[in-house]
Amino acid sequence: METIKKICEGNVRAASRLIRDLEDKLPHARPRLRQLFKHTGKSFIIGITGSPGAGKSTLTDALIAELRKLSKTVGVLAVDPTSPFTGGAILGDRVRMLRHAEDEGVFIRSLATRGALGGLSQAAGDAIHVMEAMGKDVIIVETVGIGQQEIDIINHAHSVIVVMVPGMGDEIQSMKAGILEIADVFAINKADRAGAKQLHTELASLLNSAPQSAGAWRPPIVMIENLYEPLTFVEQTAELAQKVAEHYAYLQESGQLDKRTERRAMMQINDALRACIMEPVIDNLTASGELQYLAEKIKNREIDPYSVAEEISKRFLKSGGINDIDKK
Ligand SMILES: Nc1nc2c(ncn2[C@@H]2O[C@H](COP(=O)(O)OP(=O)(O)O)[C@@H](O)[C@H]2O)c(=O)[nH]1
Ligand SMILES: [Mg+2]
Repeated sequence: METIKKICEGNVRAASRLIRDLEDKLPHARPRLRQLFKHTGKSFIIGITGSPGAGKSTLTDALIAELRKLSKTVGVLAVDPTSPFTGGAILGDRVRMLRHAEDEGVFIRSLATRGALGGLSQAAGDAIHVMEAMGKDVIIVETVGIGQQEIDIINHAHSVIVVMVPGMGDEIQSMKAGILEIADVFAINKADRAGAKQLHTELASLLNSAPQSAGAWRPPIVMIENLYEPLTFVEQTAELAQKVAEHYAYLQESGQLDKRTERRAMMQINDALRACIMEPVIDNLTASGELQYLAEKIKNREIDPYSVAEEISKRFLKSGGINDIDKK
């Protein structure tokens, strides 16, 4: 098919349109993704996460520059579910990466956040697939924060960079569980600020105290001082790129790459099931007004949500299955 061919040739318009149509849930979009899937799976996917304003987009921009020096083609996906204004933060992201906008080897897209019901992870996964099919060597996914939804998104990545900033509430105590599990490389950004050394020390001792099996990857900590000191900034972001490359080599040599790819496949099944079971059911109940009706009854304690879920699942999942949902 024409669209598929174009995307596989790296056509920007065709790829952008499909990403948008997927987000808008246009009926022709998902079948196309199905056809594209066999052309995916060759890209190295880097996740970059951290608080709003930590400097993720700025570092992404620097990473793009490093990758372009090696003639790698790059896709960037910016996902920001916390942005209060449609496209607000996202516009900022694209401005931050503007110097690459004219570069044919770089494709930058951002995701609005229309999909409810955890659909963001799927929307991200879909957009990544399109970029993989375009043949991008490296795909960088930028996402805010470390909530469950972001962890789902970041699970699409092979390597995860966690960006922290001294004095921004990124102190170790507030990081809690989760972050150590997902981080492969730490970047302490704006490290010329007070508290950077302390943050480094605390983080290093936390990493040292974590149980570690022999030969396992130990997340390095890269200090990146100041964007406005170009010489050191470039040197330090080059080091960041180097650490990520080392992690990739480790993944390949240790067989962990396979495990991560499997983890990603699990996520994809999860996302896809949600899209083909949960969404049509909810849409159906919403359209018929039943959802509202049931919510009312639950509110009045006339029925309980557990029985409701059971009854609905029996109704929709009986033999004949989910294909019948649309007809109901
Ligand atoms: N002072 C200083 N500001 C920086 C540095 N790196 C990024 N910024 C600024 O911090 C703000 C947020 O950066 P951005 O990359 O958009 O953060 P994101 O929200 O994590 O993507 C921007 O105004 C950047 O110019 C740095 O090293 N030093
Ligand atoms: Mg950003």
